[in-house]
Amino acid sequence: MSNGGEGMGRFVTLEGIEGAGKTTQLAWVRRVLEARGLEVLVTREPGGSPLGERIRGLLLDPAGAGMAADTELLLLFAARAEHLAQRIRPALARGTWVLCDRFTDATYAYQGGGRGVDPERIAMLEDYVQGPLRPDLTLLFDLPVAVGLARAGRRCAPDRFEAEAAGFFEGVRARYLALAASSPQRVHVIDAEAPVARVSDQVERAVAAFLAGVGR
Ligand code: Z5A
Repeated sequence: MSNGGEGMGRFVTLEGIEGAGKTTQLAWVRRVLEARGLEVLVTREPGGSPLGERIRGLLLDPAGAGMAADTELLLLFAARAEHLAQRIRPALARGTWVLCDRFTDATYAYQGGGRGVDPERIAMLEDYVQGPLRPDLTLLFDLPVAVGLARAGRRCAPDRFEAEAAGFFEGVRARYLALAASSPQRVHVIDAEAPVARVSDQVERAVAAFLAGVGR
């Protein structure tokens, strides 16, 4: 368990492949938490701090095509270190709940499952940058890759990740599901192929169960 000591906020993350509906459901999770009287910080990765958002720009820029996998990995953790120092840790310490669109599970999924980076290398950086801090609850929005890509494809020009082939996202999805299987207490798999209202119902149930478990 990462945090959640007396008086501390809890750390909730949303994960999934592109087009899974995380951003759509983020607002709903926030409403569910705020309806319980909780103060919530909504943030995202990569990014979340002024410097982190600049690093995000480097990571997503299609002009960075061919970036070495280690460069990508280190930029992600550099942005994460800044995010933790500037926003996440201070919020948790003052009792604010942190709701984050993607976190380190995305690194295991995209850089590990997608790019083939050794997960032990990711784990090393995770321990170094985060210490014992891990999310308390993760909602994994799962759906077939073709459905996610079709949803995302309705939007504008692809960024550096969106330009990847479907096979890359199959690797990402498989790694996410493996993470969920290995951490069933923390990671709740949501059927994200369902219509928005049914996805929201699943989300509300998962969040309510978590809240009951922590006495809120
Ligand atoms: N990345 C990484 O590689 N390693 C890391 O450690 C981290 C990140 C932290 C930026 O992420 C990229 O960074 C990401 C991985 C990489 N790249 N990719 N792929 P991001 O979160 O900013 O970008 P994203 O994942 O591409 O977000 P997204 O495509 O916007 O996905 P989403 O937020 O899950 O989906 P959405 O915007 O809520 O919904 C997409 C569309 O589907 C939209 O038109 C909705 O109206 C529609 N939608 C949503 N739900 C439904 C349902 N249920 N039915 C039908 N239509 C729906």
